Amino acid sequence: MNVTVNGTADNEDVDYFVVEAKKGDRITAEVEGIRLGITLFDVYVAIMSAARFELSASDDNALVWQDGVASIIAPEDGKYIIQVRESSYAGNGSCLYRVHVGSFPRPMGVLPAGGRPGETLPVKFLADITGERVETITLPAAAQGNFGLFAKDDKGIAPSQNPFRLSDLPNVIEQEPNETHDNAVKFTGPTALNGVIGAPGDNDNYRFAARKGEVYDIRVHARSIRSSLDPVLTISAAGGGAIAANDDSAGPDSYIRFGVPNDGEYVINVRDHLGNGGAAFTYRVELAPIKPALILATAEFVQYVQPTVSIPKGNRYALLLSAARYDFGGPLTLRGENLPPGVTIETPGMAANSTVMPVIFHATPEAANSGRLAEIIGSLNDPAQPNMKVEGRVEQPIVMVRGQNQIPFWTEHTNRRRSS
Ligand SMILES: [Ca+2]
Ligand SMILES: [Ca+2]
Ligand SMILES: [Ca+2]
Ligand SMILES: [Ca+2]
Repeated sequence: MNVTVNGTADNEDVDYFVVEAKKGDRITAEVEGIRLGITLFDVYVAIMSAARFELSASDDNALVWQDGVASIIAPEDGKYIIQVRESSYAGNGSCLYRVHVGSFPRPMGVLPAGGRPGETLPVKFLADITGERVETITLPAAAQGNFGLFAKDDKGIAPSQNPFRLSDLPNVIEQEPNETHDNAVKFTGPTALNGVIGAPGDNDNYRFAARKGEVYDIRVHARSIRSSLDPVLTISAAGGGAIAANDDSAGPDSYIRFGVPNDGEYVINVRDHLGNGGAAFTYRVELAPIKPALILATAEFVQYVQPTVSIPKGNRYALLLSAARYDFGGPLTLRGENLPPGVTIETPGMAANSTVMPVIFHATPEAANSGRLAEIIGSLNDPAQPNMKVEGRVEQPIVMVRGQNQIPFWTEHTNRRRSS
């Protein structure tokens, strides 16, 4: 117990590991396959009794993608068998896995699933095999991508995180019952609504006042925070019928840009697409005014090969950057940050009607060999919009595993960190 086993799921291969446990012990086996980013691989994990009866099995789970988590409370003292294999026995020598086996907590969701940077707040870890547990958490001072909480208790620490959003929106937590417009949870202004579709058929209503002409982006985070929920979002006039609805605009998650038609009260409803529910069906609806955004990206030189920048000493290197402007327009300027010593960038800037621009990196003949996680930052530079501030950075998704037809299957988004 409480070890990580490294193995390979070969073709027609099944691996077994035996642990000893006492009656009442929690045994969890969480396996990492696709998440190791090595190859396209669908791993399966199960916990069996000594007599080979399957007690818990997991092929895929929203929290861990197509990896698996099996969990039991040992029904008696004795040996328990962990089984790991490729889900259709079709592995190969590249199908490396790591299976974490132990008595650690493995909650499948958190409530709320987000908070403000720097805030201290109680968080409920949900859907562990032993139930739920509340812990007081202090969040990092600054927003960061890929943030999550690692559940801990006196038995250990979860091997992977529960995703947790950092945003400046104040939290509202649902109160049941909230199935009607009359008992809907009331809130005001930009808010994050946090709840759980806690049982099959559950649906949650939130009610707020808005004025004609206001425009909100309303985004349901569910799969994006690795919840089991496939959300459906509906907006109604309070006491009236639906005005707008969305199922899957953001992957399985839902998104609506809501232009308020009249002064009045409105109701936001969240439910599961198939009417399913359970403790792992958490969600977080972020309702905020529209915010302009700029995202820069690099174009591929060679198909399926991610561009990197190598600048010869005393020479230069050109990169094409593309810009996506959201909810604003205008010309952009670019600057480099954290470039290696002796490196400068040269760019004409991007005209208002242009979305691609070259950036030339120069290195002086004296520049030392070095490398950096440098940043290229774009900003709106428009004398006609002096009060509008928009800044954006290059986002380069890292494709770890490609599937059929080279389609990205597993992609990582990392934060750049300053190397010095
Ligand atoms: Ca699987
Ligand atoms: Ca609920
Ligand atoms: Ca409800
Ligand atoms: Ca959906």
